[in-house]
Amino acid sequence: MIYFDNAATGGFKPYSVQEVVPTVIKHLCANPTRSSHRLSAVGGEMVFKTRMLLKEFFNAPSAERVIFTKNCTEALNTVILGLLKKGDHAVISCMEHNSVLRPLNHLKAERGVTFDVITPKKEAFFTQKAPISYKDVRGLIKPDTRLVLINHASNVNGALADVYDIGINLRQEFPNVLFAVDGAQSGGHLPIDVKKFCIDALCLACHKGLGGIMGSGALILSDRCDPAPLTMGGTGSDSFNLHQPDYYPDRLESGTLNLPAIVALYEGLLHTQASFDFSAHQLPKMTEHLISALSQTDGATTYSLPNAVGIVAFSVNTVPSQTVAQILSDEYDIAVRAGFHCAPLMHRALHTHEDGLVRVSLSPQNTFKEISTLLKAVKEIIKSN
Ligand code: ALA
Repeated sequence: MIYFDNAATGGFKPYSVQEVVPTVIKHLCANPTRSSHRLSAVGGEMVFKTRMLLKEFFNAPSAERVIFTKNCTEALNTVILGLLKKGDHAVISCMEHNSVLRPLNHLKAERGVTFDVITPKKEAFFTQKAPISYKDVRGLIKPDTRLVLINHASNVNGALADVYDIGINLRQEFPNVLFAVDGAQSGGHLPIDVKKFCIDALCLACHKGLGGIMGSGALILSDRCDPAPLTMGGTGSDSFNLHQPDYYPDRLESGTLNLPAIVALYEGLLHTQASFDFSAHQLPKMTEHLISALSQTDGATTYSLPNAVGIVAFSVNTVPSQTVAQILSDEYDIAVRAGFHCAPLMHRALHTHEDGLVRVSLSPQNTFKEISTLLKAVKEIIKSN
């Protein structure tokens, strides 16, 4: 199969990741840090090494404030549900995923939290590389704004928000407002520096651009961001304390950690670091090629600009997006995603809320030959419908 669904989960896993997961299951089935035996200590050391590597990769303030979660959704929920109190206001963008929209709407009903949504004009997504920037945020800040949460890269079409511009200006002008970034699609593809970008909470899907496996997310916090835990329980520390510890990472990490996924992430991160420049060069080139070819194809409309996260969204004027994806899978053995991608506001902004979009999401390991096969298939689908 030609796998072009890397925005859902990375299809290419480095050899070291493929090797290490069964090794951990075979030889290291011990609960990291909970016991004093050798295997538990080795697991604990691996967890620590991965925390350190994430800290270095994203320039986090400390390894303790690197929290392992089961996915990016859990990291985003921790930020939203753990920070916003009755009467607080938040600013988000139309690029947000349901993992932001649903908890926020829940808080709107439960706690009277309010929020405003930055929605650029449709044209901005076709003319500007980063259609969401600080000037859009600034106009929506109110005296009760507690959080600005922005998706770095849209999972629908790869559009970007200028999180550097937002972070540094927000910190300067509104130092009491916290800044969270959804890095689900950008982590591992675009440079993110937590300290330099003044990010208070970075939420990551470690099974996408970071080379890890599913069941693997992370939350990186600044020194001034202390969300309440979503889950409380055993931390392997301070057992006679009947309350959740308030020190990190224990405050936000209860229960047994996913050691196979954490060790896989260590290997995935090493690979991501080593291949970062290749990816940064390859994905814009590949997306540009695909967008340019689709734009010259009668009957197809593209919704992306060339980007470094590898996403190209398009529609076929005469065939519903889900049908295109089904034909690509059934008849050409090509995997893409179609429909609404759990991001309803982005589809409204792009005026694609009736049928959604076909999304091709590339990895740097995909090839131009695979892209040619896709283009040929799309042309045949258009011709026969
Ligand atoms: N949010 C993931 C995607 O965009 C699953 O496909």
